[in-house]
Amino acid sequence: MAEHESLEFGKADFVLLDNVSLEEFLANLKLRFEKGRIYSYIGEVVVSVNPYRAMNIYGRDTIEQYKGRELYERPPHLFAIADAAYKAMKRRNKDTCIVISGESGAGKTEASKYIMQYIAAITNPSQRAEVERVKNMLLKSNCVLEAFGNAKTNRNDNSSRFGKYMDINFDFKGDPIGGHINNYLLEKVGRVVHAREEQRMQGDVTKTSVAMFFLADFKAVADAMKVIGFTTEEIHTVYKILATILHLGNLKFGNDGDVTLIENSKLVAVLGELLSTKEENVEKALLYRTVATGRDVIDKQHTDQEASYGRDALAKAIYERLFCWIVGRINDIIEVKNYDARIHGKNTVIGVLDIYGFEIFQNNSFEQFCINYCNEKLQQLFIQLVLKQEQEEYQREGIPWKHIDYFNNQIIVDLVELQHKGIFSVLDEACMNVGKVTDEMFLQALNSKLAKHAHYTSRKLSPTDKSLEFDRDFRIRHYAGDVVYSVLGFIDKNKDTLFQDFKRLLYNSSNPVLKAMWPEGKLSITEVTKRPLTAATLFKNSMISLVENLASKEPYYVRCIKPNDVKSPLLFEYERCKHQVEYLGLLENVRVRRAGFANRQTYPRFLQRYKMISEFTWPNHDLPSDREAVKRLLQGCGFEHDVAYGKTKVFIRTPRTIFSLEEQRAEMVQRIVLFLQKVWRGTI
Ligand code: AD9
Ligand code: MG
Repeated sequence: MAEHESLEFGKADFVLLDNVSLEEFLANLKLRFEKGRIYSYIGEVVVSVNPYRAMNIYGRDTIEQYKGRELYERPPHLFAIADAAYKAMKRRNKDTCIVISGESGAGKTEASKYIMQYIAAITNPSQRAEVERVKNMLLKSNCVLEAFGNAKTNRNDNSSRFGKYMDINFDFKGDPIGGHINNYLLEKVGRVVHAREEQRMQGDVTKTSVAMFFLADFKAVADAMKVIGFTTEEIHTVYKILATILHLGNLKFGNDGDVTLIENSKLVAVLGELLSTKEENVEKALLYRTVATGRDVIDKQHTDQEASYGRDALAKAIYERLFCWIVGRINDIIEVKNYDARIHGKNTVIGVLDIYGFEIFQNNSFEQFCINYCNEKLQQLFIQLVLKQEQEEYQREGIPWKHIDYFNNQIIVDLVELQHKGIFSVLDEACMNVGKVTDEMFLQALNSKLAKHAHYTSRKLSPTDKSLEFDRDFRIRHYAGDVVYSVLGFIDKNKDTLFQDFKRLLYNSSNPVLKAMWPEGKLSITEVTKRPLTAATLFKNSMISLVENLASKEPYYVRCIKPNDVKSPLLFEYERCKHQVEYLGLLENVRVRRAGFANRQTYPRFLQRYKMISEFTWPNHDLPSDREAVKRLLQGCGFEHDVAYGKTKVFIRTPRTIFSLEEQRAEMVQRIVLFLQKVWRGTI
């Protein structure tokens, strides 16, 4: 239970609610939000409500208040969870991770930055130069990645369009010595040129991040890149690539009879220069495709439609490659170097996961499908771990466990990822077919495979359903709500194919940085036979390994809630918040935490806090163990019926007992203080 907060701010830990109901939960959440208390706990889970205003709670003085403290000693804060993860890592040598979840705009990225800042602030007390350098780079890398990987959407002005998992490595002293970033599927729609057209279709991503770079921002980004250690040549190449993407967007194709033409051909020369390659090579790659037919290799001319498709695919591919290359470069720079585990012991890790939140747009496509599947996976992990951890703790401590029912979203995870039957498998199968398979044919295949699935429907299967407006629509009942997806573009986006000619064009650039980004361009047309993995398979595999990685660490959770859709610091939209509390499973979380026991503490900790309330334990006890002393104390207070004694911890069932202990403690502390004052004044 968090100290130093009076009840006028509501209950700092939802476990302490008098009744666990949705109404009470929300009333408490609302009260706290209105009182400027944006953080609360459910046991060790932080619940955060986006304040949409600058809060004066992240400064140096606040950091000092949380450093080294136990979770319940201070009002709820991200810093407390960061400190808990840090302590577990340092004291118990555990790899830990902090998983931040919540829908788009709920405050995940901001939370991840505060956590990183906190860790940076509390480490390296001896100011070792190398550690300072690493810390600086870890913080700066964030700025670069955001510049390239975030964009304005109508849900969030600074929406993460990629998922990020960052490991921070620590040495035996508990100081950061390096890190590693894994990035997940960059959502490219709306961030490369031609975004305007796609936006009309997509209607939601309102500003491209590429276009944003001609704003003044780029200077700051370039400076950060320099500090991290990018060379001038590399930064110039980044400029050139961004310019290429913009110019590609202006390129128009037409035809003269059978011949496909580039209408504004002057741009081709510019592209040639930017890509450090010959103008005619650029033109050829844009207009022709080399195909191998038997032993012959021929140049096949694109139609203007194919050429436009190729151009857009090229712009997106260049952008994605650039982003991955930047992540790769940052990883080269920040990786742990020269650490000898034989001398210094294991180097431990804290991972911070900040991924794109659950999204429902007006038009949802393959990207939203992947993003929402990712959120299903994380929810599944939360369910498993929260339950698992509780169960394990009770087992470890030798206390019987009572099962609590959850909505288990495994059924939706399976719907997407199951081999042969899942949506990704059906999609991959459609993409493997030789001959032209359309998005509509893929939808038909889904309909026939999933007609009876409780979480899937489509316009064909539910013709009278008004939310399914078009023949191309299908709907998934996600754990966080219903989402209608348009099947248009699924096949293309899944194949994610870029004509081989472009890869060769870029590989043959005389700019070594650019060349290095396209190693597969080395292959000649006759060597290219292997079908690359589809976007869906790559994404699924990366999600599975992410979840495995997180599950192998000791997890800490931050559950973010978005209070309204208008970015207001004042509005607590009841229905919106209720929906999030429901789908995040927060009430079940409270129930699990309480079903068993609302509070648990190790015996020495418990004594340290409450020993003054019993004559058997104050100032010291002479019982054979702390466990016996705690027993004696609780018997004396009449709480025997409400507690269980584990091997190392005492478990307290109802919050009232804790309240009562706290009250008695406060009273005793006051009496002791008065007594001491009298002693000092000499009146005793
Ligand atoms: V998305 O899934 O990447 O679209 P996030 O990451 O959950 O989303 P983000 O952290 O970017 O949301 O927060 C959105 C905006 O809310 C920020 O740009 C801030 O303007 C605002 N915000 C979020 N958290 C805080 C905070 N702790 N203090 C002040 C905040 N403002
Ligand atoms: Mg974000």
